[in-house]
Amino acid sequence: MNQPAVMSPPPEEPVIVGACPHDCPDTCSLLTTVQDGVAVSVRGNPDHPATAGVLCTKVSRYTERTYHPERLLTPLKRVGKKGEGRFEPVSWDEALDDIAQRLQAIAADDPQAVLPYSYAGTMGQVQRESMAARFFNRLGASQLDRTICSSAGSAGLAHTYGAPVGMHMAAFAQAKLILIWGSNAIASNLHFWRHVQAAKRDGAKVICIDPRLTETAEKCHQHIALLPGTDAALALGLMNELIANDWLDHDYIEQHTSGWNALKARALAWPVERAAKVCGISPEEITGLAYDYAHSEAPAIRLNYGMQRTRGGGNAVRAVACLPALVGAWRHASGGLLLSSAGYFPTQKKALERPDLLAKGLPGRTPRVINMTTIGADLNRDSDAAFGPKVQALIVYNSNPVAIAPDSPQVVKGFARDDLFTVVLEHFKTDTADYADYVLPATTQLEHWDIHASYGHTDVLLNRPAIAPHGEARTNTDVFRALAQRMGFDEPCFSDTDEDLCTQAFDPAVVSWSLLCAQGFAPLPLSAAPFANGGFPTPSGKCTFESPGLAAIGQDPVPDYLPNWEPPNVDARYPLAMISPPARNFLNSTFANVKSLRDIEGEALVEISSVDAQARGINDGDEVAVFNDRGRYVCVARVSKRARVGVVNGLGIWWRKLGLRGTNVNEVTSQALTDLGRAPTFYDCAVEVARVA
Ligand SMILES: Nc1nc2c(c(=O)[nH]1)N[C@H]1C(S)=C(S)[C@@H](COP(=O)(O)OP(=O)(O)OC[C@H]3O[C@@H](n4cnc5c(=O)[nH]c(N)nc54)[C@H](O)[C@@H]3O)O[C@H]1N2
Ligand SMILES: Nc1nc2c(c(=O)[nH]1)N[C@H]1C(S)=C(S)[C@@H](COP(=O)(O)OP(=O)(O)OC[C@H]3O[C@@H](n4cnc5c(=O)[nH]c(N)nc54)[C@H](O)[C@@H]3O)O[C@H]1N2
Ligand SMILES: [Mo]
Repeated sequence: MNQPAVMSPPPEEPVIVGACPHDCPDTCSLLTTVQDGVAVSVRGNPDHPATAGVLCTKVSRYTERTYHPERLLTPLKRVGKKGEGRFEPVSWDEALDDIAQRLQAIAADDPQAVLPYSYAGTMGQVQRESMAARFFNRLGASQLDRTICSSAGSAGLAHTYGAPVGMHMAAFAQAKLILIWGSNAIASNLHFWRHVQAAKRDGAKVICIDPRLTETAEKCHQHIALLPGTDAALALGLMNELIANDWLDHDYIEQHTSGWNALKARALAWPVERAAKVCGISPEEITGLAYDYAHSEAPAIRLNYGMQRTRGGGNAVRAVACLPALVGAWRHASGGLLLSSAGYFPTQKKALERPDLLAKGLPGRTPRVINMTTIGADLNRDSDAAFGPKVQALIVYNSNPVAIAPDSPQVVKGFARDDLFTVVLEHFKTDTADYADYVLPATTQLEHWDIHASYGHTDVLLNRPAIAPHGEARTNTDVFRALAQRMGFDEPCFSDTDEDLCTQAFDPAVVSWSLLCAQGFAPLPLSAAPFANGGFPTPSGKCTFESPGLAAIGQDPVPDYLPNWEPPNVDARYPLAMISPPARNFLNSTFANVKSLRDIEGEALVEISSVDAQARGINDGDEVAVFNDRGRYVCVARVSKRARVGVVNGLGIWWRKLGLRGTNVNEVTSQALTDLGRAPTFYDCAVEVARVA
């Protein structure tokens, strides 16, 4: 492996089988060694094929994070000003009684003034939205549209394949051509990279399509460094070349796709020269790519969410997702495309979340929906007819919005509101916790039950607790049970235990509970080449080039290139395009407070090309400001070949208080949304960079 990996010898001590909780496609099976009630180490399960006994560097430090001296061990009540992070310990009863009273008073007026804010701090089906969703549904709180990561791509896939489904990750090992498209696999999908290496050893060619020269791009045979947000243009140019040379699988197109004439007409408007100009690459890069794509028996595309964080992200995913059908790549198990496998999991969301409880308060009740991406704007909105009531209470769990949401100056302004009642369930005093009225200590994955799907592989994993809760930490589910009880919600579902919830997540006829209990993981029953004979989960069973669903909502039914909201423009006030992909040793903002990992990352930094640095008198290591009208991010300049001319890379996501001058990269990102899926446009962000005197 290229990544420092953790492979320890078999243990003699009791070993508990669990699952890595983090927001990552790999969803590893985790073995925790426990001595005298203390978790002494975690390692990857060698018996789980997708994990293969290997963990990434950051999760191998999970015990360091669990027993971190700054771990929250008691409930805390704010004593300082919002944002100062000054608290005093209080008892659970005092905290819960007060929170329940405050929520009840607000809800008496309008429960929609209460807003949950959560994402994937843990991916567990139980500690994520089970008891929490039941509680907020029963209350009639505002609903949160959970768009912060993948909803543009998911919508793109839904309008093309019918669901987020695709190739099996392990099948890439047999591919002869692999396009790694908008993915830094070595950093963010390590266990996939293993299959790429196997394919490479077998003679496969590997091409990386990414504006940044990543650790992954460096190890591929070719790197195509297109401008951010131009992937649809590249895909359409590639199609144009496939059509011009008649490198098409007419039989597959005829039988298993719909809308070919419309897509063909669109692609014919994209001669290679036009596409190359938009992408900022040479025409030969596109013709070469088309040649390779058409002449490989089973070309395989690993798409990742990095390429759908710009205005046209949904269309870009659609354009790329059409390619495998054009050349009949789906005929082979090792051909096709994988963005996400999440759609294969038959998760019983309704059983877990109980949307029927909405009607308990008021028959037919449908609370308003607030998009988590625009939390900065929405916390600062007053009541009006269109918006509904001003947000008066915010309950945050499994997320760190002050650090991770776009346009943080607005987010901070909202969280700083004195009239906003904020509760944060957390492991640590994050940037968000600093603004809370109450901070409640949460259990980690080593301390609670959970059950996991994956968006990379197709196994269900069970997580057993390895140790007792640290300090007075409580599970998320327990906090919502206790609040439900105090607020008089007496439906029996509020008494379900976490083990009950684990068993409710999947139909035991599909996912064997006894297998999960015996080995910790259970594969879904799926065919090897999912769309060899069509059978996409669309209404027609076909890969839909021209989407009736999009036409019905007044959108262009055929994928097209949509220029960024903030395209790079040398003549503009903010001439540089900034992307902010993940740093390898953090997981979004998680682990940023683990010193050994922060030491590997060094400092909060922005990568800039030598051309752009010279033009601004910037030297490697200088303190610089990355700025635009929204804000100003202070960090260190790394003059680096990893950045292409015109694009700077602000690696994410540091805690603001651990970065320079209390800032992080989201100071400058915008709340503008994508074409599909109402998603953020983190990588569609014009900035200028200057030395700080
Ligand atoms: N170590 C680590 N692993 C992670 C995460 C992490 O923070 N750290 N985050 C996890 C999460 S939440 C997610 S959603 C997943 C996936 O998260 P992704 O955001 O997909 O993560 P990456 O695969 O690292 O990055 C995507 C790549 O896309 C590139 N990129 C940026 N803009 C464009 C563009 O317009 N076009 C193209 N072609 N490429 C572009 C970036 O340079 C980067 O190399 O990874 C997960 N895994
Ligand atoms: N600029 C920029 N911003 C980005 C991105 C980017 O690429 N660039 N990526 C975006 C993406 S893809 C995503 S997914 C989001 C991620 O945003 P978030 O989902 O907010 O992810 P994290 O920053 O990892 O914060 C998760 C928090 O949950 C806490 N947590 C973990 N487990 C538990 C638990 O069991 N109980 C409780 N109560 N808390 C728990 C952790 O301690 C951590 O502080 O960020 C987005 N923001
Ligand atoms: Mo994500």
